[in-house]
Amino acid sequence: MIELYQFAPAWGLPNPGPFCIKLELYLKMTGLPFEVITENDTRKGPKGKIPFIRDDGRTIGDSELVIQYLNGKYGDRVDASLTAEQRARAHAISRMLHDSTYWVLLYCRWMQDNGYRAVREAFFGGLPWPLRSVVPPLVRRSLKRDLTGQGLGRHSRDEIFSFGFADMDALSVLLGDKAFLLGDVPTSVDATAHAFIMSFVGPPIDNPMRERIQRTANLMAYYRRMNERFYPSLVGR
Ligand SMILES: N[C@@H](CCC(=O)N[C@@H](CS)C(=O)NCC(=O)O)C(=O)O
Repeated sequence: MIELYQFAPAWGLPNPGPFCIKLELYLKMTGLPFEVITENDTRKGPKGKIPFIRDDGRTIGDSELVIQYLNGKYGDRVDASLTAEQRARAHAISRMLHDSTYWVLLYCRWMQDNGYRAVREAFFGGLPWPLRSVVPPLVRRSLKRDLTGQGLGRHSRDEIFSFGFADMDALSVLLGDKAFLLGDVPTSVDATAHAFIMSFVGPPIDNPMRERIQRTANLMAYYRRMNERFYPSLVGR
């Protein structure tokens, strides 16, 4: 059976990591049997990141490469009927969420004090003393370096949120009044979009991105629709 390695759940959500939610949701969409295994040590992943899978003795990291692998081995059970135009749209949306929105999420969680307090408690609260107090500031410092290297961390708070708002506004326009991003049926890009919306809306961390999404009617209706279908236990949250 496929083994999906991902972080321990937090905040009553299936996972605190957007890429973990995405891959778990994608696997649900395929209907393939899989088992979730908790792994909090990113060094165990073949790319030094979480999530990753093990299947038939192979270990594959990176949600996109895992999806490519699954499609190659088991056939494309989710996106097979998409047109070239729909695939291009899905690609552009996924890249926006992976390579732009994700950094705004990191900023909200790790650089803003309320986010940092919440992740420190959720991710490290169970560690023995003194690790509980030593590890979180080290992770925070390393992510600050990553944000500076990527570039987003060089901007002011307002500028950072303006980039995040632009992503969510684009997502809202692209969704329009459709049930799912590409029409009436959920596809892999919905796994990605839902994962990112859940990552902002689900945790008890107030920030302008969360407020923006909560004020965007079609994104919230979409969030509820996806939960009804894939995470019924989250309906009403
Ligand atoms: N491109 C990867 C991204 C995965 C990723 O960034 N995972 C984060 C957690 S959300 C991680 O493991 N970070 C640890 C690190 O960068 O050291 C994917 O699609 O799976």
